[in-house]
Amino acid sequence: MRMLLKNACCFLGLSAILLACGNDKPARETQEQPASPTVTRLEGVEAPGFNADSAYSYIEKQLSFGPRVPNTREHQQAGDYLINKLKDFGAEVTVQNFEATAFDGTVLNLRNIAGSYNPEASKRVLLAAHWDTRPFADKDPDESRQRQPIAGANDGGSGVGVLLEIARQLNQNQSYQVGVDIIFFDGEDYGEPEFMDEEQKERQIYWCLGSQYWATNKHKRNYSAYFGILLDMVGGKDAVFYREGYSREMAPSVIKRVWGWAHELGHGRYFKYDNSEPIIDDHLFMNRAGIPSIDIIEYDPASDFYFGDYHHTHKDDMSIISKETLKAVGETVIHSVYHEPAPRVQ
Ligand code: AHN
Ligand code: ZN
Repeated sequence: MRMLLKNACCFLGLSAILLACGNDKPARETQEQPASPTVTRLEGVEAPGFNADSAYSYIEKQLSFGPRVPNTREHQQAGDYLINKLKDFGAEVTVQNFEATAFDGTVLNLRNIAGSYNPEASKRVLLAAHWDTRPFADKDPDESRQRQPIAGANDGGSGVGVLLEIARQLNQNQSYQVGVDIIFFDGEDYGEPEFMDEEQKERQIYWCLGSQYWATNKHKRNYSAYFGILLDMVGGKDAVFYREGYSREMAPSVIKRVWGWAHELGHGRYFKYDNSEPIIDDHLFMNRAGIPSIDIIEYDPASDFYFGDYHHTHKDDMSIISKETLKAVGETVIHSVYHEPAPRVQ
């Protein structure tokens, strides 16, 4: 209550279900916020506020290294930054170094980066995003630039930015009742380019190299989680998230819970109850690893582009990132974690 009074900007909903407080003290737009005094209460559970300025600054920081393409110095440096950031935010960090062969035979040096909170807890929630970026802008309208790597603000940067902000909040407010693992998967976006001949493409999946590796070599022995949430392209202005095919098939109850929190929090305009087809993404391999997992991914079956028009083009830079979208996703995921009850005692 102390915090609520301090923020004289609280709004008490008619049904007294939702107490939403205003933002942290305004600071420079792109600055990470020091402490977050905001809190949201929903159905008797208090969860820390999600600071979209902070998440935004983590996306900018990732882009400052350059494209995070495997086997480059920029990729190496960005990975080191993520490891340090998770450590700063009090996580127990595990790094998986491994090699994977790309569609063209290139051997990629990859790293999956995992940060664990409450590492001893048996009941766990897994939050994930890919941190690498696409080596080519193969859908860019300018053919002469299709072989150049993209900045990946939304595709790569946004999921990581939201999860870093959640890591910061987990460290500050330890009232959650489960263990939480944040995993940044590498090598998601190294799939065959559009400009490659169809006949040359193989049946093997060359997307999601990091999660494919992780599914058979977990970061911890006998690791499992109660459920998983993957974030992919969660920062686009006016993004829409449909109930994606594999998520519906393999984790219907997780969709139900997460979409439920989104709607209770007032983010229904982002989280649609309509269905979309299955999309190959890291959550497929999280599911194959036995963890019921969903993908929160911008994908609009009603649009000409399906993914946004920026997807795998040079348009995917900070100019398409919306703090409102980041906030809608971040708040929804935070509530999904803080509302998850402790395991029942035997
Ligand atoms: C495919 O296009 C096969 N999967 C989309 C997954 C993806 C790419 N997410 C980000 N970039
Ligand atoms: Zn991509």
